[in-house]
Amino acid sequence: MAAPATASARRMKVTILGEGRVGKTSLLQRFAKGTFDEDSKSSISAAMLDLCVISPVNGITKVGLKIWDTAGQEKFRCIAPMYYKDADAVILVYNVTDAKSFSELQFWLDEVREKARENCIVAVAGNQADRVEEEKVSLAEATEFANKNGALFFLTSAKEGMNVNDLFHEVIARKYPEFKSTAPPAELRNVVAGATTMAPVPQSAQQTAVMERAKKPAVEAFDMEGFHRGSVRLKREAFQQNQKKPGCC
Ligand SMILES: Nc1nc2c(ncn2[C@@H]2O[C@H](COP(=O)(O)OP(=O)(O)OP(=O)(O)O)[C@@H](O)[C@H]2O)c(=O)[nH]1
Ligand SMILES: [Mg+2]
Repeated sequence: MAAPATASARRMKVTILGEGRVGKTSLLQRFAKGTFDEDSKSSISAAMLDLCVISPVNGITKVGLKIWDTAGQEKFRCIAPMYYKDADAVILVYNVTDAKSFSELQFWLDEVREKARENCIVAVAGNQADRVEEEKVSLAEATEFANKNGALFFLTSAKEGMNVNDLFHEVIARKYPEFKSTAPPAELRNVVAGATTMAPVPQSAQQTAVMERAKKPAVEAFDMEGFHRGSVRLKREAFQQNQKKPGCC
């Protein structure tokens, strides 16, 4: 009998790909930390962030994310497959003011189709959407590309925070639809002798949990220290501490 889906069972590896300077690191920084750096330096190799993401809908369902931020410079392309070949999802980023960064998406998509898992979720992010006056890639051609390839599509601005949470949350929900469900997650149902009874937790307890969650940021257990120095592993203390808490991913 399959074990009930628990928070600790919900894990995803997500890899961010795209040309240099399109805003991959900035999108991750915005999502994880809620900040933006005008002087963001080019990434070297790749960096990984462990996050525990909480559902914005029910405030309880948690998903453990390992997000790989790859370097877009040409010289790092050959190592990129290492980071997406076993990914659950990839986010292909282009810069709306740079037509070449958009046309390069076909290269990244072909690579992913060839080397990643067959069921790898693909999302396209048209970043730097705050630079409306300089736009070189139309919304129509970008959505056509995404639709044709069965990909999610978001116009984002890491600078202004536009659609950044939605992008990551939709990617998660493609794998774990319960992430965006208002029903109580499996770990809050009564589990008796290996069988899951469908009785939800008492409403008051559930509401309390939601209210407590609402006071906290949507992302827990991140640590950006060393991130821009291209470190592959970041400190995990906060994440591990959270793991000790019951029900945390
Ligand atoms: N206006 C604007 N600038 C952005 C946005 N996102 C990133 N930038 C800027 O674009 C530049 C490159 O951003 P990064 O996040 O470092 O780009 P990257 O894709 O990680 O680049 P590589 O690591 O070289 O692959 C930086 O100067 C950022 O401040 C955005 O949404 N709007
Ligand atoms: Mg970068």
